[in-house]
Amino acid sequence: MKIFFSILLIILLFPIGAKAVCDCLSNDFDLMDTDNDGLNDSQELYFYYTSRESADSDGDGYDDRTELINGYSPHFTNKARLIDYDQDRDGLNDGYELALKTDLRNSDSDEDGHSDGLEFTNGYDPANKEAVKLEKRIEVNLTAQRLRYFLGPVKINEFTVSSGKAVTPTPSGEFTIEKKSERAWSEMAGLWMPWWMSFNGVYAIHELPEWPDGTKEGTNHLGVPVSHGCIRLGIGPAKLLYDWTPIGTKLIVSR
Ligand SMILES: [Ca+2]
Ligand SMILES: [Ca+2]
Ligand SMILES: [Ca+2]
Ligand SMILES: [Ca+2]
Repeated sequence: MKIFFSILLIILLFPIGAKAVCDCLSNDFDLMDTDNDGLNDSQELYFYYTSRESADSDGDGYDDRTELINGYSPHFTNKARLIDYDQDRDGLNDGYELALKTDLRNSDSDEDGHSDGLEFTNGYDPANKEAVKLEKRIEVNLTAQRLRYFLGPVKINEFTVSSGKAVTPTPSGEFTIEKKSERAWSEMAGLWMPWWMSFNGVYAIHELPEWPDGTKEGTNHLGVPVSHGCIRLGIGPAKLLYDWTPIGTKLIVSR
């Protein structure tokens, strides 16, 4: 009887004891930064897979944190960018994995049977076991004359634009892509707008415009605000973005 109660006691207490030890360890690791490189031991052990004892894991003269902030891999010495490596060969590069908070060394981070790369390629969050779609978003900075677009936290690409000139400025704010046309005609300006996607009623993102005689606006206008309020993109980027963007995509225009 005594032995029975002893075993019962061990069974009851052990999971609690084990959990207490784990919590305590992880809390300590969260607080500790053994090599003093600005990344705590827990991040180094379980997220970045860097050395918690050496600030410069790959010995290339740059500390882990500096490399990560600047988009370089702390695992390889040859000035390798994070987006050029895919340590677990799951089709998702290390840069995207860190942005998505997936596991650099596990090809199926959320263990739902679909690889991180496959999920991301199809627009799903590879860090979420549920079939959750990542949000598509376009951001335009009028001061910088740059357009960037994102899938969830990952920046897919960025391009130079030409937005509205001072007398016909592009409105700033939060909008959605309302309509799309491969080639739209502007009555107001008397020109064609290839790869046209409208927002806020009369405005649109489109390729450098074309006049009825076939003349196309020069690429020298990119980077300079010269339009009637639309956001103009170069040949190539305009179609790329058009093909990527579904109607309803969020557009954030800022100054
Ligand atoms: Ca550290
Ligand atoms: Ca380094
Ligand atoms: Ca992975
Ligand atoms: Ca998965």
